Amino acid sequence: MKLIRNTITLTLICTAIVSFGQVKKPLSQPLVSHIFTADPSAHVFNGKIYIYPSHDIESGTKEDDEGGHFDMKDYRVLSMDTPQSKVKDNGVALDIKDVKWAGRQMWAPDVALKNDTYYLYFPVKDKEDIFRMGVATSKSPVGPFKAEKEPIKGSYSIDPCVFKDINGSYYMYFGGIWGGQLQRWKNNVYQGKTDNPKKGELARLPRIAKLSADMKSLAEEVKEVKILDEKGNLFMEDNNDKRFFEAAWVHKYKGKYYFSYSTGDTHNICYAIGDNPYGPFTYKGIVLNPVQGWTNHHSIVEFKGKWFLYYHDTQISGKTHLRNVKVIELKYNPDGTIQTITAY
Ligand code: FUB
Repeated sequence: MKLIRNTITLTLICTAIVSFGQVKKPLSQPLVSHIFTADPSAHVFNGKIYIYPSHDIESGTKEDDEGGHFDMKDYRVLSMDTPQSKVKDNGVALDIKDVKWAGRQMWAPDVALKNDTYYLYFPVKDKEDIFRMGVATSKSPVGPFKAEKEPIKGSYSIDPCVFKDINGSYYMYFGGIWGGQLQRWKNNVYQGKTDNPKKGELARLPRIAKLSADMKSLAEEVKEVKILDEKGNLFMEDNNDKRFFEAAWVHKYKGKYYFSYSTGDTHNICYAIGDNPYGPFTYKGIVLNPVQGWTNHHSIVEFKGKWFLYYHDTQISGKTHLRNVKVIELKYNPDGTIQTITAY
C-alpha cells in the first residue's frame, strides 16, 4: 500500500509525459489520486458538481481482447463545489455484491435526477457474461444506491448516458462495440458471440430508448441512432477515426443536440449535431484528441455559463485499465462547432 502511495506521489510530481522523445505536459491534473477513476459522467445537481466515474482497480484479472482486466467492483461518487475546487470522494455508492444478478465488471455509469430521486444507471455483466443495464436509486446524489432486483428489461451493451430534454422526457443512449458486445445484438435480439465488426461493413450504431415515467424501464423499443457524414451517408467500419465505438454523451447547446462519442481504436472523442434527441446526427469533428492510455471517455457539462469537458487519461499509473479523471474548459466557435482540445 505504502509502495502504491509513493509511486502515485512520484508520478504526480513528474507530471510531464514523454512521447516519441518529446516531453508533453498534460494541461490538467488528476482530480483525485488516492483511487483510480475513469469514464466521468458529470452533472450539476443543486448548484454542485457530481462526477459518476468507473472505479478502476487492479483486480489481478488477466488482460484479454474483451477488456476483462477492466474488472471493477463498485462505484464511488466524487463531488465538488466548482470545477476548480477541492474534490470529495463520497465513499462506496454501490457494490457489486449488492446487485444480485451481476456477474462481473461494473463499467461506465450515469445518473439522472427526477422528483428528488437519483437514478444510477450502470452496465455490468450478468451471470451469463452478457452486459446488461442495471438501475439503482437513492435520495442523495452521492448514494448509497439501492439496486433493482433485475436488470432493465430489453437493455444490453454498455455506457449508458441518460439525457433529460426540456419537455421532461428522459432518454437513455448506450452501446459499445468489441468488449462492449454491441455487435452481438441485431434488431435487439442477442445473436450469441460474434466477431468484431469488419472492414467493408456498415459501422455499428449507438442505441436510444425513452425511459418510462418510473425511470426503471424502457418506454419503447430500442432504436438505432444514425450518425451521418457530411454527405448524409452512414459511416463504414473502415472509417474508424470517425465511426461510433463507445462512450455516448448527449448535451444541448443553443437548441441543438450534440451527440459525442469515442472512436475506440483510434482514440478520438468526436461529435455530431442533430435537431432532435433521436437524430440523425451529422458528424462535425473532434472534441478531444487521443489522450494517454487506450480508452477515451468523457462528459460535457455547463456550470455557471461556462462549459467543461470531463475526461480521463492514465497519467498516474501509465496502465490502460488504471485511469484518472480530469477536467478542462470546453469552448464553442460562434457557429456552434466545438474547439478541438488536445490535452497535452
Ligand atoms: O471503463 C470500462 C470501459 O472503458 C468503458 O465502459 C468504456 O467506455 C471505456 O472507457
